[in-house]
Parts: sequence; C-alpha cells; structure tokens
Amino acid sequence: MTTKAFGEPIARLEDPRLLTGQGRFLDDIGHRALAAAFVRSPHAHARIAAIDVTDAVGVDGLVAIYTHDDLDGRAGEPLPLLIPHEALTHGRTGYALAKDEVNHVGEPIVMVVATDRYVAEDVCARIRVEYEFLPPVVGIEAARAAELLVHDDVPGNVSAHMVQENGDVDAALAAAPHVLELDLDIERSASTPLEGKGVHARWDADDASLRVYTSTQASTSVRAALAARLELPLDRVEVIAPDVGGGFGVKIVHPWPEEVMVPWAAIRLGREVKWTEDRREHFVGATHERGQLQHVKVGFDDDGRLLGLDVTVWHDNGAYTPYGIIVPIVTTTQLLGPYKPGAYRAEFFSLYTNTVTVTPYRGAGRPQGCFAMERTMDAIAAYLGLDRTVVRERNFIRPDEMPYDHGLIFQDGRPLIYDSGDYPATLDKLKKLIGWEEFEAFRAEARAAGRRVGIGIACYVEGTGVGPYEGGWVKVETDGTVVAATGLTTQGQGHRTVFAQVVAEELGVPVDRVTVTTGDTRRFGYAVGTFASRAAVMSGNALASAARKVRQKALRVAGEALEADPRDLEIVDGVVRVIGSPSGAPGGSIPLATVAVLANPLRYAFDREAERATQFGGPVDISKPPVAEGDSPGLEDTGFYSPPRSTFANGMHAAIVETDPDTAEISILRYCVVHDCGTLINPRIVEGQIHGGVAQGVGGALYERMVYDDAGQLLNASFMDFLMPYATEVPVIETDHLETPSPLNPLGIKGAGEAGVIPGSAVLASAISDAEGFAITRMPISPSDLYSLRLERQPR
Ligand code: MCN
Repeated sequence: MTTKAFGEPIARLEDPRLLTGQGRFLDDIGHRALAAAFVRSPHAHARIAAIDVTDAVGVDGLVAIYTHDDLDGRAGEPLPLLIPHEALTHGRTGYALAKDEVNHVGEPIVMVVATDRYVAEDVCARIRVEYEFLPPVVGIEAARAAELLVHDDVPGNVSAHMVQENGDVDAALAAAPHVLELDLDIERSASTPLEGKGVHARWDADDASLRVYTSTQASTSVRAALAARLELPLDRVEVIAPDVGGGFGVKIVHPWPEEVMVPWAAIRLGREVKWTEDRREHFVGATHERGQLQHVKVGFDDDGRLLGLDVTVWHDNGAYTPYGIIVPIVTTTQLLGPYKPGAYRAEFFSLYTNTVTVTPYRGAGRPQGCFAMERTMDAIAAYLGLDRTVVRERNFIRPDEMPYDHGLIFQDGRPLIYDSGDYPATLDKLKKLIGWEEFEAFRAEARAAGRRVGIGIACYVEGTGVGPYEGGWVKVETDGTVVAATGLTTQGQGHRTVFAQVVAEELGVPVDRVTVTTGDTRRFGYAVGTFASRAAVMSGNALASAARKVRQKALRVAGEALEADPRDLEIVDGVVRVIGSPSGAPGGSIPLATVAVLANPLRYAFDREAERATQFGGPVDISKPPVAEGDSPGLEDTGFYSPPRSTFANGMHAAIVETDPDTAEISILRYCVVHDCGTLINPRIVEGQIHGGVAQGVGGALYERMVYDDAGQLLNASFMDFLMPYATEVPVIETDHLETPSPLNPLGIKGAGEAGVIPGSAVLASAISDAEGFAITRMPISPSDLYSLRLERQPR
C-alpha cells in the first residue's frame, strides 16, 4: 500500500469487522443489566388523572416503577430546548416521564425496571393510567384552523412564525409579465434507521462516575446534557456511541426521555440498566419529519427569468420543539438552490399537532424546499413552452458570480453566501449522462409501443459543514501505528476510513496503519456531533491540522537524529528521509516508529526500538531531552477547525420513469446523479452516501408516509405497513462528480452525507408529470394516488 490516501476510492476499513458479525451495537452491551420498559400513552391528547400500580406490585422480577413524581431535582424539569431562536416564541418540550398531560401517542409516562424485558413488559401491562381525554389536533389543516389547541397557552398552535425577505417582492410580482401560483403538499415521514434507539448505563459508586452507552449521533452533547440533568460534574460522566446502525438525524436529539431515565435509574438502583427500543416504540416514540404545506407565487419574464418569488410554508412540528424550528428555517433559506430568485420572501408558520415530534431527518427541510423550487421551475417551463433545463440554466448563479450573497440569513445566523460551484457545468454533465437531448426519440418509440414514459430533473444547493467547531487528536505510537480520534460519532458514513485517509496523507504513512476512534468521550471530549453533513469538513480539517502538527514535530525530532534541517526532510511510507533519497539509506532515513521512540521521555523503556534508533540516529543519549526545548513529549497533537461559514455543495438529478397506463404502477427506468462536494476524500464512500440518500429519496417520493387517523393514532407503525424501498425498488444509480474545491477550508471539502436524498421527490414528480402530462404537486405518490389523479382529470 502506498502513502497516497486522500482522494483514493479505497474500500471501507470498518467493513470486514461489520460484515463478519464483529460489530458491537447497543444491544450487544450489558447482558447482565436490568431491563427497562415504558408505559406509553395510547392517546394523542389527554390529561393524566391517576396512575395505579397496585396490580404490578409483587410481580416476580420487578425491581422498580417510576413516574414523574419520583423524578427529583433537574431530572424532573422539562427536557432542554436545544436550538432556541427568536422566532420560536412558543417553544415547548416534554418531560423524561410525562407530568400532567400527554400530547402524542407514544409519550412515555411510567418506567419499569425488571430483571428482564419480558417481566418489564408484563408489568407495564398491569399498570393502569386513568386519562381525561382532550380532543387531538391532527394534521396541518387542523392545526392551522386552530379550533382546538395542542398547548393551551399557544395561540393558533403556532410555535414559530418567521419571514425572510430580500427586495420588494410585492412590487416585483405586480410588475412581472407572468405570475403563477402553486399549492404543494409533502406528507409526514421518518428516517427509520434499522437499529432503533437504545441506552445502557452503569454507575460506579466508588468513583461516583457514570458510563453511558447510547446509540447517538452526538455523544459529547449527550454527556453535557446528562451531567446537567443528573447534576454530576462533567468529568464524572463518560458517553460512548458504540457501532450505530443508522441515525439519519433521529439520533441527534438529546437527551431523549429514555436517555435521561436509564442513567437516572442506574444511579438510583446502583445497578446496570438497559433499554432497547422496539420498532413500534421507534415509530411512535422517536421523531418524524417532512410534513409541510406550501404556497408559491412566482413572477417571471418571457424568457422564464425569475423576477419575484414568494413562498409560504406551514410546517407540522408535532407535539414539541426540542430541536427548535431548524427544519422550516432550512426549507425557507435553502430552497433557492442554484438560482437567483429576483425579489424573495419566505414565510413559515411552525405548527403544533398531537403527533410525534418533528426533528431533522436526512436532508432536514431541504427535500421540501427543493420540491417547492423545482416544481416551480417545471411550472414556468410548462407555461412558457420551454425546455425545463433551459429555464433552469437561465436562472443559474454563474461561476463568475461566486461568492454569491443572497442577502438572506442562513440557519447559523450568518449571511447566506454561496462560496463556490459551477452549476452550468453540473447541468451539462447531467444532460450528457442521462441523454436529455435524445429522450424525445425514446419517448416516441415507447409511445408507439403503447408505453408511457417521462423524464425529470431537479437541482439543489446544500449548505454543509456548519460550525461551530470540531477537533481531532493524532498520535504515532512507538510501534509505528497511528491512532486518531475525533469526538463526533459515526452511524455508517465510513468515518474510520476517510479520517484514516486524511491522517495518512498528512503524515505520509500507509492508510492501514491508522486506527480511528469516534464518538467516545474517553478518547476525545470536545465535539459537537454528526449532522448537517459536517463531519468531513469539520473533523476532516481538524484531524488534518492535528496530523500536520505531528508531522512537523516528527520532522524536527528526526532532523535532530539525522543532523539534518527539517525542511530537507519528507515522510514517505512511514519513513522520514532526506527529500528524494531512497528510504533505508544508512544515516539518511529513520522510521516514524523510531521517531516516536526518540520523542518519548521513557524511551529507555523501549529496548528494541531504542536499539533500532541507534541504527538511524546514532547512539541514544538518554541524558538528552527527547524533544527540543519548549516541545511537548510524544509524537501526538490535537487540532481544531472552525469554519468562517458554511460551504455549499450542489448537485442535479435526472430520472426516466414509466407509468403503467392501466395500473398506474410507477417504475424508475434510469436515475442519474451529478454531484459536487468539493474535493473528494474517498469517491467510493461518497458514491455510497449518494446511493443511500437516493434510496431514501425514492422512498420519500413513492412509498414512505406516516398515516394518522383523526384520533391521532399512527396506523402504520410497523415495517409491515410502512413501506420502505427494498433493493428491488431502488434503481441502478449512475453517478458522476465535479470537484469544485471550497475556498473556505484548507482541504477544499464540502459535505455529501445528505445530498442524495434532497431532490428525490422533486425529480420523480418532474418525471411522472412529464409522463402523465399533468403536474404532480403532492408527495409521496403511490400507484393508487396516481390512479385517482387520472380519474379526477377525466371528463365526467
Ligand atoms: N466525504 C468525502 N469527501 C467529501 C465529502 C464527504 O469522502 N468531499 C465522505 C465523508 O468523509 C463521510 C461521508 O462522505 O465519510 C459523509 O460525509 P459528510 O457529508 O461530512 O456527512 P457526515 O459524515 O457529517 O454524516 C452526516 C450525514 C447526515 S446529516 C445524515 S442524516 C446521514 C448521512 O450523513 N446519516 C447517515 N449519511 C448516513 N449514512 C449512513 N450509513 N447512516 C446514517 O445514519
């Protein structure tokens, strides 16, 4: 293996372990732990009148039953509101165990701890909760009508209302030669990772310290939250994310009710306690996303150039707002995609409903924004009789206009400025890849054979690598292995590989010599978390900075040993040598392992390495300090990265679909992606991320929806009823990349983790509309939805 690591499509280093069953997920931990289970509300909206545990007491194996009344101190306070915002005038969070009221089916009310999960579940079934029913608010229309309220003290069910504008949109629309209006509807869905949530906690009474394993996207944040909730010093709390079987956003919220309760009970009982979420609990007790109604009013000229764009969004935020109102903020600031909108106004209302709380799911509001913008572009093209790619291209921000300031505020409170991107080149590549110009010939052929086909396109721009910071630590061990750690967590993105590539490249060592740890506060405690496609930008640059410092130090130490100027040295294949000289030349090179020995104050303890060191650096003089005056011992260092602002990735998807004229079955014949996430660390991993994202985009467009009845019962809370696409439904994804390096970070990286999912609904709606000859304005669309739409359009 060579030291060329950055940019190489190397296979994921973590896979042999995972594919041979060596993974260690939450439920693999703590087999001797007591098991927790929760009594959850069966009602969408009710007051808790009484809780009767008489029938449960005395059950063999029962250890403890807890209700809100048992929660002492801060554990009994409302859960934290993580991202406050001035527009969030009526933020509300629930409790670790419901206090007086429940606001959605699935809200935890009682915790049972028992010797095993069966007993715990049996006890839950014996606990009687008496409810006073309240009428539920289900769906955006009901929330908007506000005849009933979710929270008595929140008028109109509005948690937040926000307007962003740039220019006089009313004047622009009044003056525009053409104006169109669209009403759009995206249904509620959820990320549904294959591994649900889970927590294991162990209290060490001797040491007064807590160790928590949790299936999270943010172990450092969980640690801080638990220390505060449980009133412990931060350094007495360790939080470790073991292997995490998918997160997709749902595991960024912290602390979950169960994440407070399991450690709280472990401390109280002095025993290990564990809870593993089951699938139904995940559907009703975790979080959802997507649900929005949108109204778009757009003004444009005869060439299809945008003059004014006015968007209103009604966002279903569910029962609480623990993660603030980030989703509608992202929708309304990022829907602009690669276009100049003319005058722009975006307004949203975030609405409470008696349904599961909404927090970001991969894409986090962008799929809805992309749907609004791209349906609008198609509508303009249809109205003017122009090719859909032509209308898009005419509105593109051009590369020579970068950096482009939209005159709006981004979700992080900084100005919305695109740093770089070549949208015309991206479109060009995509049109070639899918064969846009040749499609009409294919359509004619298909039509002649009685087939109905359509082609669609959708573009997006995505703010990635949001701050405030991430860090990394790198160390060369005295056997030459390199260990690195970053505090953010991994849910399947291949971080152990890409970060090893970054470190290997900077240090000049083979990539398989680098071992990376993520998500373990014992190894690295300063971190924010994995979300918003930020790990590559943030921890990538932080680890590169740490490795660069280690490299400089290795050159200094080796320079002393080789009596050479460090500026004349390089590291190749783990050997420090005079630039250009062959490795192994006597006196002219020295292995990094030996440098690590020389830099270690205890180097006399390393007999073998010390002996080796004499071959390269002359006799080791143990009376001499190991490192230069002012240098710290050891070949290790930390690095941090804080971005000036977010960097904007972009991409465009095109799809060809076929719709069955009789059954309305929808088949994807081709799906093409051109994507630009700046400099690629590992093209194979990025492609995998895109494939996963597209699979979720296809799910959101054609299959996945949360179906509630009027009473607020989720009717499809199982994988029997909630349709996810299998490999059989996910098309072959043809991918091409552009690499427009970000000028904002040293490695030129932009994020990639969410990209694939963003245009899924927009591109398939575009293609289905093209096949059917009428506009699809609602997602997801099933064959029966399409069939009904056809019927509606038939003359009676
Ligand atoms: N990458 C790269 N070169 C780039 C950009 C990214 O090689 N120029 C690599 C990264 O190093 C990383 C992967 O691509 O291995 C994704 O990088 P990034 O865009 O930084 O995204 P994050 O690592 O921060 O991951 C978060 C993102 C989000 S927000 C969700 S949600 C999501 C996703 O990633 N959840 C996932 N991808 C997921 N993939 C899996 N398997 N499981 C999840 O839960």
